[in-house]
Amino acid sequence: IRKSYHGFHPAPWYLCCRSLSGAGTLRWKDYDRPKEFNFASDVLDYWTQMEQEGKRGPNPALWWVNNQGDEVKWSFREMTDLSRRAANVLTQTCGLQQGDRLALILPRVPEWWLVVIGCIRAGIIFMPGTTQMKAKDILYRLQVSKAQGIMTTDTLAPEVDSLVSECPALKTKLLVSDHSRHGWLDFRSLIKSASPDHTCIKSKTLDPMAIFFTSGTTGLPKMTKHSHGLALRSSLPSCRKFLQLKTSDVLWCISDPGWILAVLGCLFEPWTSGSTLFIHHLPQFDPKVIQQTLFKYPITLCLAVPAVYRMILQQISTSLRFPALEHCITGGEALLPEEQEEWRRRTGVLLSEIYGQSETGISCGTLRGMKIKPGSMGTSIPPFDIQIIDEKGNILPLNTEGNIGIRIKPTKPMGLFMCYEDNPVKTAEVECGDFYNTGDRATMDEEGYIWFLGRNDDIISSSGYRIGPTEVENALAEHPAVAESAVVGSPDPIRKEVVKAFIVLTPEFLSRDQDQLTQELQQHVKSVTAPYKYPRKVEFVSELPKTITGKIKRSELRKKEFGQM
Ligand code: BCO
Repeated sequence: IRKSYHGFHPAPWYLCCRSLSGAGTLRWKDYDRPKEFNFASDVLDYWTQMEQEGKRGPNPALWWVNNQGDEVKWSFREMTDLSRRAANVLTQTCGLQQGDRLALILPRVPEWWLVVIGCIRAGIIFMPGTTQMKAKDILYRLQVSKAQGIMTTDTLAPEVDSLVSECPALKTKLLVSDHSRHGWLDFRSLIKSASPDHTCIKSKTLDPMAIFFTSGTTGLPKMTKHSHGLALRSSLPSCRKFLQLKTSDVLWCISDPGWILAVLGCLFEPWTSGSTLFIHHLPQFDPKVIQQTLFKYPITLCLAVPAVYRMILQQISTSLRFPALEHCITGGEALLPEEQEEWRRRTGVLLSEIYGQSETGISCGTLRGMKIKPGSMGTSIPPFDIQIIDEKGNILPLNTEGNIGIRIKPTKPMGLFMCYEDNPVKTAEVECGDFYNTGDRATMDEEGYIWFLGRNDDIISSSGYRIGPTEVENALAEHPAVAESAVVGSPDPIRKEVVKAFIVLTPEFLSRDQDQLTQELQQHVKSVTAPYKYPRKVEFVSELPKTITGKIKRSELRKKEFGQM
């Protein structure tokens, strides 16, 4: 069934041809630092021109589906047209200007792509966020960023309305919905009537483009600011070798649009190569739907966190052959060598690993065609120079455990974050000699392959999310049953780690049924903060291990969980 989506009519779709490649955009070399770059005008409009000149096949730029049989297929020409309209809505109707900030809290709907490109055209800094956020998370983000605009759907609009009086900088609220809502601008109607004429700004490569919020160990999420260089990096030859995408490829990156992985895997990577970007709405994650989708559509590459591949493997007892799938990529958390091998054996497709953070984008990986060393995250992708360093920034000998460092002196490489916005102290803290210290531990072998070992702080890595323990502890503290708590990672066969809370109860709750209380506390955390952070394991204790100064020793609890004590 092929339907139009909210009045946008699908472009014709023919069979793919494999003869064309995206070599035309290869204008830059790995260490080039062009003064000006804008993904919309330099990349998207380039492919629009290629389409017009008949130099790109007829496959769509964006191919979106949902479980109801709706489908959207937009060519690069349509993307250019619609994103110019989006830029006009943002600037003319909403009054946003270059350098203003827009919080973008949308599920996987086609409008997300229009708005991100619209922002890039207009120089508006977009700040993606997951739709799992609750009012408190949104309030914090709006206040700390002084965002002038927010765009979301019906689900979160009431939460935004409840806090808007506390956000004096906020001047525009955009709704993506089939219904109108008082006080909100209706994006779907506005884009239809907006003009398709828009002149893209001439952005400097080092002008700010996006802000991603990242979890901290001790405090609230930090604002990781990226320049247009993040998008330029996808055009550099070494980065292009990573996926080796062709215009005939169809890439599906299963990441929530709130994360940097989606901005790279669902936008910059495929479109730099003129490939088709495939999106499934997936309002709820279901491994069965993933399997069916890989069978039904001609997806050639799939990028997802390890937990997704694990969940698919868990569902199937025999071999699986997805008709078009050629290559799989994973990142966001560590992958076991056995899992990598199991995926290859059962599907016949290689699964290669990448590594990155909100601060770095994709920093290293096993490039397509490169030898896979099971359990390794591959090698640095230039212009990043990764070394294993000690606490002072000295490079450690091969095969020695240390921190993963990315060289920033004498020159910060293209694509690395600019700074933690408004937080010079944290920015300085992660600078370590000539390197940015990722805080992740690893070793490097003779061939430059990097082997991940873990974090050097309390951040919990679960299903590809990085969760700050303090955020969960703060959420628990709001419940009357919790006298104090300590949150750490605990091993899990599917999610690698899950959040575990050690809780000291207040006297009134000591006699309560512990299973019931566990569920109540889990629901409570899900209701006050993004649900992915909720403690999947809870243990009630009479006291928490502390230092003589009264600081909770999370490391002791973590070691206990991992059987190291
Ligand atoms: O476990 P439960 O079922 O009880 O609860 C789940 C959800 O059902 C629930 N939930 C989700 N949305 C909700 C909600 N509840 C209320 N309101 C909502 N709006 O909350 C729990 C959420 O946990 P989850 O998201 O971990 O669970 P799920 O659904 O099993 O999904 C599994 C994954 C693997 C799809 C998911 O964990 C995921 O998407 N992980 C990937 C995250 C990611 O993309 N990370 C990349 C970060 S960027 C990076 O690493 C840099 C690389 C360059």
